[in-house]
Amino acid sequence: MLHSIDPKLKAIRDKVEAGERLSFDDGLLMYDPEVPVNDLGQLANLVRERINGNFGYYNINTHLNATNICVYRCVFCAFRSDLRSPKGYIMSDEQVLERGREAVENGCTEMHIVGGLHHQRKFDWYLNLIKLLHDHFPTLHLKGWTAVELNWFEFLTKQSTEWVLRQLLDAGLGSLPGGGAEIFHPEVRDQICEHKADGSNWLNIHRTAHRLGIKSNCTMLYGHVEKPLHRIDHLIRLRELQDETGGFQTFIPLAFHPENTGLSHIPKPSSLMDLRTMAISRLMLDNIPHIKAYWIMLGIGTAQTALSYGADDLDGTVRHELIYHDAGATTPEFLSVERIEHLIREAGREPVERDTLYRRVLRDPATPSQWTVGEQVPVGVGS
Ligand code: V47
Repeated sequence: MLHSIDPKLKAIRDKVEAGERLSFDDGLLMYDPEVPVNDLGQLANLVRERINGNFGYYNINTHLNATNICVYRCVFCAFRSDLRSPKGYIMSDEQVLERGREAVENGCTEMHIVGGLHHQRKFDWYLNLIKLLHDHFPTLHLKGWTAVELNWFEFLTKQSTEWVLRQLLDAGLGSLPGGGAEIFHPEVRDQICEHKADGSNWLNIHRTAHRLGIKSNCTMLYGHVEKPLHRIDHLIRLRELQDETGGFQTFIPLAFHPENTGLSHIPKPSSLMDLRTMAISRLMLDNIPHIKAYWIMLGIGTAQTALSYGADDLDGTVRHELIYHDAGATTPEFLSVERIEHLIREAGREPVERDTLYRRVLRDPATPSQWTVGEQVPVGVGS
């Protein structure tokens, strides 16, 4: 039973309590600044506990951005570099392997691999990177290449999405990250990244991945030039694809960080807007099992609070994150397992280490860098 709630939310509360789907107009109403964030949090928490009980998930992971050189110039991105800029870099195979070694020594279960679309590298370079890592470190789950990169590989090879994905699967790819979604609506996409894969391309690539049995994540970049209607439109398009395929594991709302970007005049979203968006995401995406509060982007305090506003996952311990740190994030480079578990416990949740596919990870305290996977974590979606 919920505590008293703002009268404007009564119809939404009734639907949430009855497990009914929320509409586009419900979504818009929840972005009305007069609707109290705490009330949305209460509703989102109800859904979060229905789906994920009291669990608070995290994983032990690392990031690899093998190059920042990119043919695209997304106005929100502080990470990319021109080919001839002193900031530009590209990692050698040895450097990539060193990252793999470091990951395995530190007990990582996942490597998150994304980067720039290098002017002079062919698809083989991206493919070999996956193969190299998989051949040397077969236990490391490689969550790599966003739909935008996959779309670029199609352009480079003149082959279909399915062909590109099959090559990557054969090389050892495990799943797809959720980046590159930004905001699907063309009114916004045309202003912030008009050159790259559009909304339908992004969704079609994930549709194909799901059909091939590849799990993926999805994201939404908010807090720049978009309006609430664009955010709700974005969430509903993700929900529709999930109805069709069931292949999304996690949704990650990504708050825009303006520093060093072409939109540096726009203030960063407030913590309250972050929590509002977290709660609305949980409420609208009734068919996606997990909602991630990515602490690197939200800040540790807001991410911890988000565990009571719809989120059930803090992402990882994370090493070598660059995209947010280049855009002014002041969060640390890394959280220890002890710290992340403490944050989850302090929020009143039970910490569970998961692998990328949301199976429990089992470790012997005597050899913490070694691990095995246990059962799939229980999820209430669709049950
Ligand atoms: O696609 C880029 C965003 C994304 C900025 O799948 C920015 O588990 C804010 O997708 N301010 C990449 N956001 C990160 C991403 C991600 C992160 C964590 C986990 C997963 C997952 C995926 O970051 C980009 C873009 O939407 N981004 N620049 C910026 N200045």
